Amino acid sequence: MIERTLVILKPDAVQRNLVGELIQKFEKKGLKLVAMKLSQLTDEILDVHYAHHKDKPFFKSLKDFMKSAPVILMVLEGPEAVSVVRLMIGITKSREAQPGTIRGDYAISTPDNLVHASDSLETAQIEVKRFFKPEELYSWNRANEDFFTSNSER
Ligand code: FUP
Repeated sequence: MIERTLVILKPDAVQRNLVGELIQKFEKKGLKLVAMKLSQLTDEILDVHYAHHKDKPFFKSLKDFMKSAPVILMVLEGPEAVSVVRLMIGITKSREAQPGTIRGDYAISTPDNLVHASDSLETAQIEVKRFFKPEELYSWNRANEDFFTSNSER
């Protein structure tokens, strides 16, 4: 099934000049960009986005980190995009993330683990709406789609 997922390139990705390289990984995989912007996050949106962590000791430092520089917000589309992107980024604790994943190859810290991605289809639908207005999402036909996905996967 074709899905859309929300990806955030966190302040450490922006500070470390990794934005282009990380976007390229998603493009090379065959995921289609349907929305993208630079944005500086606020307490207001982070309180909602990380509500599941609000009672954790690291909540304030996590928010301070996420507000510390602009982030790249993206929506990626593709067959089973939610689980594909989660596999690509690796597990939360960068030091234990598999080599070959983004966190496994590029990060050694938590929360400085470079990327956020929605963890389920239900979360993805909520998160896309949290960060993008409907008119910021683009449905477009890739001219060479046949080389990325087959008819049966669309
Ligand atoms: P993930 O979905 O992999 O980004 O992980 P979570 O939603 O569980 O966590 C969100 C962010 O909280 C992580 F990216 C980093 C931060 N975090 C910590 O700093 N310490 C922890 O023990 C767990 C999460």
